[in-house]
Amino acid sequence: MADKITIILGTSNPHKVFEMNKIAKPFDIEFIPLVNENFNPNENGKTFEENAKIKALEAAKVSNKGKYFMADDSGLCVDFLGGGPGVHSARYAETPLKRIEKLLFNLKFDSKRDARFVCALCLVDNEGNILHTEKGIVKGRIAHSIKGTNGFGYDPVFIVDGINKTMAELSEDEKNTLSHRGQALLNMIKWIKSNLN
Ligand code: ITT
Repeated sequence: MADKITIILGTSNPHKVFEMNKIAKPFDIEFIPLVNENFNPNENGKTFEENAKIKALEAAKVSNKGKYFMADDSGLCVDFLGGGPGVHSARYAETPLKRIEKLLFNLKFDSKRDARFVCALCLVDNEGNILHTEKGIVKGRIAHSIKGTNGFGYDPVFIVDGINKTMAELSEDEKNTLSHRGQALLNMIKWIKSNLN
């Protein structure tokens, strides 16, 4: 049996770590969050891909241990808001609830609520080489009010296409099967399993 692969995750979002480990465990891959006070990536990229790369490379740079490093940059893109909040999803307002309230307020007079969650993943090694990138998208629309208590972030107002439930009404496994992060990570895992040992 192949050894377990450990990957350091450049993130300060514990929800990402939890979701990713739930998906990766059956494949003998473990994500460990980077705990390092010097990890302060400058997320000034214009795309999710750019920011995932910035975070993964910063994690590799500041860590004094580990061989592989990964980062997730993700967010919610709403058609009516020209793709916003997009890469600014985490900074759209001060708290998760305020971010949802601001989103609902900004869509108040609009019936076109099409949206998508996007996740970019970037895997690098400890020498700063980019090994692989992946991207996942899930389409849906923004609800008129909060529904469901699972997940995090904008999940309670994101109605998944074809399901008619918000992401926060889905179980952990249901979300992981169809989410932007779940899709991107499963493809990343396939690449890892055939390319790293
Ligand atoms: P790190 O940069 O430290 O990884 P972060 O939360 O700041 O953590 P991002 O910059 O990638 O991460 O912003 C992602 C934001 O997009 C996140 O804080 C949520 O508001 C939203 N988001 C991303 N994935 C989501 C999901 O699965 N469900 C709900 N909201 C999500």
